[in-house]
Amino acid sequence: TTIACIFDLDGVLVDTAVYHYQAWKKLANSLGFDFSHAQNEQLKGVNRMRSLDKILDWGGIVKSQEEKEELAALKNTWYVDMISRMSASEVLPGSLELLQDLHDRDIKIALGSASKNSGLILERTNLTHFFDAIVDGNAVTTSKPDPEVFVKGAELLNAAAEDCIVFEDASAGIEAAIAAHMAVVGVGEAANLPGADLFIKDLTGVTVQQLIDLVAKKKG
Ligand code: G16
Ligand code: MG
Repeated sequence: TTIACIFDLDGVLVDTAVYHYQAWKKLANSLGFDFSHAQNEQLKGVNRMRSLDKILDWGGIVKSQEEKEELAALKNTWYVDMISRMSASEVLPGSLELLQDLHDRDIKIALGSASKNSGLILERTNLTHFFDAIVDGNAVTTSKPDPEVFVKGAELLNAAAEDCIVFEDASAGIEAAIAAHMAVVGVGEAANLPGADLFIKDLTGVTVQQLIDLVAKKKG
């Protein structure tokens, strides 16, 4: 069995949610309301403009399209400031080992992220060289749960959907992988990841054989 792997970025390979949280909180506070960790959870895998829409909604604030573009840009300057200081030590447990193992076995690897900042994050954390294809927020027109980001990843890897395994930490991403007809590994709390084929806390101890078996079993 040939497999191909598509990794989400935030929450799977690195934890940038903490930086998104700080930047969104600063923006919300500047508009006169607060922003909680629970709310931040709901923004995982959701693209920048859709995240802003939700936040303004929670704050009960209406803004014009032009103002929204400015607010999103402002949040992004704060966020980019923080991720510019990231280092390889922020790669989540097990990620490096799994990427290396896949790479050593010539298994194709793609990124499937909603972030428009994935290039900078991968560079700061020394992960860029593992990827045969990068599909991120700059390359798609729709946001997860739409399957576009994963479908494009498979295309660029020349892989059939049924041979692909997606690694996701957000329910919108799990939905997107299912809609793309791919196997999906839920990373994090199982309760937040309905529909995944396999649940893991993090990438520690995941074996390539386990992934090959998962795809084979799914194919039946
Ligand atoms: C990530 C985060 C989301 C964030 C999105 C867009 O997605 O999980 O919270 O809103 O990227 O990020 P940016 O503002 O950098 O374009 P993923 O798909 O990597 O989990
Ligand atoms: Mg994610």
